[in-house]
Amino acid sequence: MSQRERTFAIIKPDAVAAGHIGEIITQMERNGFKIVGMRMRRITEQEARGFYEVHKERPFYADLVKFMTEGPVVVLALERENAIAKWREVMGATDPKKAEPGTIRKLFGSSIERNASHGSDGPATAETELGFFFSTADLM
Ligand code: 3AN
Repeated sequence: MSQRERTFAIIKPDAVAAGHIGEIITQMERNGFKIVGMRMRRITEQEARGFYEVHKERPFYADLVKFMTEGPVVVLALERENAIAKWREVMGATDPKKAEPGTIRKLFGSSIERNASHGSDGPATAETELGFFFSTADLM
């Protein structure tokens, strides 16, 4: 039996501005995720640069930092069995055009950059990203 696991998610500025917070949280709960941490906030430029450091040599890095800081986001800690892979499945492919029907990015994303949501890509990343936005005392 696979163990319960935690992952880190962001409802990105495009989805918050478009009024999709509720629908995305509904999808999380319908898919069996327990919300163990949640906060609405703005990400500073310094935080966005640090968060996306792995992409700093990529041509889209500056635009990505600008996008992620353009308005408030919702950061969440999610828990279920196999949470990391499952949340990536529910979000769909990075590029909304390639995402499966019914996925968050297909429903709410408008481009490969403005793709509505984020999810950690592995256990080490999940731990780092959760620690980036939550302290242990914040998580249920
Ligand atoms: P994912 O979020 O699916 O794990 P990553 O880690 O490759 O995808 O990319 C992180 C973020 O960078 C994406 N969510 C997206 O907003 C942005 N991004 C990725 N690839 C591109 C690209 N080719 N052009 C513009 N933005 C991109």
